[in-house]
Amino acid sequence: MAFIQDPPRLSNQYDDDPLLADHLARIAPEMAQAIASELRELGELAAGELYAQSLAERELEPVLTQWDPWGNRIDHIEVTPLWKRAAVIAAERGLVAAGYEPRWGEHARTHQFAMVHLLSPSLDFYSCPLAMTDGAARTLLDSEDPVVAPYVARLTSRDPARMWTSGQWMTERTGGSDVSQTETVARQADDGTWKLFGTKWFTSATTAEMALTLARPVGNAAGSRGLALFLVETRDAAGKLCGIEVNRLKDKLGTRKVPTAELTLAGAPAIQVGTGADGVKAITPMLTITRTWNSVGAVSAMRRGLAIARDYSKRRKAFGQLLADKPLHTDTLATLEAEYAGAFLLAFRLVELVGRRDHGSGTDQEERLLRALTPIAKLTTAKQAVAVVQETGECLGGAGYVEDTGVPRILADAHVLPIWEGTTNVLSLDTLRALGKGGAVEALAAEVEAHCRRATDPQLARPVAVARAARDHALAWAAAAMSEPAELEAGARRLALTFGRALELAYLCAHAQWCLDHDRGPRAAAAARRFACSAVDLIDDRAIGDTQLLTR
Ligand code: MFK
Repeated sequence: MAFIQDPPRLSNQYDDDPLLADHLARIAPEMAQAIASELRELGELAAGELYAQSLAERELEPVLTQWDPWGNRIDHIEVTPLWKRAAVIAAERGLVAAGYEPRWGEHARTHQFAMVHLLSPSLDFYSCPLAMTDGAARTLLDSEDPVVAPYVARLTSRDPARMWTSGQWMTERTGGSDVSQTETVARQADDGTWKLFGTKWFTSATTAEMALTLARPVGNAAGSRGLALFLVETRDAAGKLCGIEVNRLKDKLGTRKVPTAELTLAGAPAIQVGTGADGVKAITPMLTITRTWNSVGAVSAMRRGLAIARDYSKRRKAFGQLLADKPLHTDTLATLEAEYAGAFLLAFRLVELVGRRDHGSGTDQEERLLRALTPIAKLTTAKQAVAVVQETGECLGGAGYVEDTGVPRILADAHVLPIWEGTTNVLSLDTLRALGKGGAVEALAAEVEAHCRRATDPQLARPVAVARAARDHALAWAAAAMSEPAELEAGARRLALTFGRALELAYLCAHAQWCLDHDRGPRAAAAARRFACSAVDLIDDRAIGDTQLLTR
């Protein structure tokens, strides 16, 4: 009989990877114990029903119908069945709400993102509207505008019938990075109400019930200071879009289940939130939250790729042996596991800091750290995700290149992670912006040190030394480049990635020590040692001269 390859299968995604459980036990032992059965249930759902549905619906995509048969403009977007199911699961499981609930105090965000980590790779990027919904809730709360209370209640509800999602409409034809060029205009009527006029060029998850957006009130100054923050309710009570036309759904490389649209705002009624100016600053809480979701999404994508590649290695034979018994194959997998572990600890440290800030227990130093860690974690983990997911696909050979295995879609989707919510370069510049604030550099340096210090076992000595050396090189380079703005800007990506990788290694060392001390085995120490063999210090002191030689 002809040979038929046994396909890879997923096992319970909570039990499959000890890192999540170990991390929870380290930072919040009481919560870890209390939520273990919930997480195990979600791990089963993600590996079973939802994964199967996602594969079965592989070819389904959202459909925009602009006109009804009688000539009415309707702009209806029909999303996929899994997206409809995801909306119910997200509400009932509290994928946004859990971050705002008091039960776990400063660990509420860790609880929330542990669930997101397990579920999101099986939800066809429903994490996109959830990220923006979460970001909108935080932005509205931070605005302290009394008008927002009913909206926050909707966004953070656990009732599927009440929960709303929110969009984040910032990108215009003038630019997704340079938001200050926004052309949308806000006009105020005599009765004080506002209407928006303009074009939004990338609006993700356009099916949301509301959106936060930026517009320039007539008479306001140019630039980002003249922009104001607005809340748009997208539909009226009858479900008809209010002054909004959906021109087209984008034909994207990945995230194809996400209905990303080009919109015309043709007098969309809007509520002004906050002061009526400084809109970019007013929407920055959204950026912090969605960049946190992006970091966790990157880590979850790596986990999914690894789960498939690992399982496949136990089913696939080549040259007379299982791949799992082949030294080069397992060496490749080990390196990917170390990358994933570093990225996980960086993303979940960011989550921890967000939780402490939201709860009011964060220190001033942690506030500065959070500001710098947000772009660093986003840009570092996103690049790792693309690289790791590419390799995990390659672990399946040609099968990983064939669409109906579902594997290529993970890579296509991962490619969005370094782009949306700020490209790698824009976030590198944001890292400089953050480090320019007093005390931020010291907070980052101290963070690496505090975690290195915890690692006292001799087998962690080299990883600790590598993390410290990378940090010190980055600090010395930044101090020298400070007086040369062009040099500083040119090296911003290397600086941010070096901090990102040094932090990951320091977190790996501290986590490994805890695992050794608490009978959790030597796996994490192995990850730290393997990570220390990768490129951690990316600083290039001769970069400027070489750039000129290469591009002149
Ligand atoms: C897995 C799920 C993943 C999540 C899915 C989400 C899907 C969403 C799809 C999208 O919508 S993608 C579009 C997202 N767009 C962006 O991320 C915008 C990228 N561009 C930037 O981030 C630019 O850096 C920025 C627009 C913020 C630059 O704007 P400005 O106005 O030129 O910046 P400026 O003047 O330096 O800063 C204005 C104020 O904001 C300053 O405050 P101060 O006046 O008090 O100094 C800044 O310090 C502050 N600020 C800027 N960026 C900040 C910030 N504060 C905190 N955090 C930041 N990141």
